[in-house]
Amino acid sequence: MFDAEDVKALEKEGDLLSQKIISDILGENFWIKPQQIYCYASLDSTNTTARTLALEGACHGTLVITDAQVNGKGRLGRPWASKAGEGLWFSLILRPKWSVKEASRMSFLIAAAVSEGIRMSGALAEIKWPNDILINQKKVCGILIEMGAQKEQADYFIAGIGINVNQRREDFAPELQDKATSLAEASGKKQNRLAVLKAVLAKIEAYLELYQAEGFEAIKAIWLKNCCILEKEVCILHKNTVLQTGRVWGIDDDGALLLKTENGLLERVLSGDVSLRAVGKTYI
Ligand code: BT5
Repeated sequence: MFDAEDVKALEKEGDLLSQKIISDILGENFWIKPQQIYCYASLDSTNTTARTLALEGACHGTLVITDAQVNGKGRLGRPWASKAGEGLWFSLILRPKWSVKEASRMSFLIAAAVSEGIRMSGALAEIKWPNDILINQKKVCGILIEMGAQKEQADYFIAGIGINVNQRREDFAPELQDKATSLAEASGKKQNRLAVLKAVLAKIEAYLELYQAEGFEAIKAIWLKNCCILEKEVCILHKNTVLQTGRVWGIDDDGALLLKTENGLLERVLSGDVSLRAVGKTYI
């Protein structure tokens, strides 16, 4: 559950996003310091602004957050709906000393952290490979990781995170109403965006440290604990075309999905969208 002191302070502040309110709520001992917080009323995409800042040398733990995005980005050029007042749309610049070989693990670390952070609100957030966060099988959060590298070394990661917090069903566009949800819809009551933000950011710091201390196995264990497709029959789609079907076995050290196919082989899947395979071979 969220920290009682935070909740009291948040009730006073309301649900507004500003640099001052965010830094007050995070507190002076938090890993993200006030001067590392860039807060806007509206942006094209927090990932785009964060990338510009990263290229200008912004440090580890720089947070770019906005109330609304005009051009929120999903993967593969897909749009991300990000209206004002409804959610958390933010990007974090991270500069861990990781090799390019380790880079694919970042999306698993972030998904593990976001799912655990959201669970502090009381909602059972689950992960669908590679890094969608679902509640009641509907998407509550999307994650878009981008990276810049120099030779074999990762230079920066941009962890773009979009969490639906206070939308009602009718606030989503008709095509999203059956597949998207928000923390408010799942819990039946309005949620404070800042409490969710702090919980998620704290988990990200904790898991970066956990990775440093214990390696990917520790992150993988949390990811697998929260994963909702383990041992399920799924199909892998690319642009709505079915590429592979099989039973989910786990993930390997590169974050590839391990699928047990009908002929008993274990196959690695590196990219695509997962869809649960329903009876009668229709896909949801
Ligand atoms: C994602 O892409 O899920 C990654 C979304 C990342 C968004 C954050 S917000 C802060 C940062 N700045 C950005 O510009 N982006 C990041 P993908 O797996 O491709 O999912 C996109 C699909 O999700 C769309 O095609 C819609 O079907 C659906 N969708 C769009 N908006 C949604 C929303 N608000 N809630 C749930 N589903 C949504």
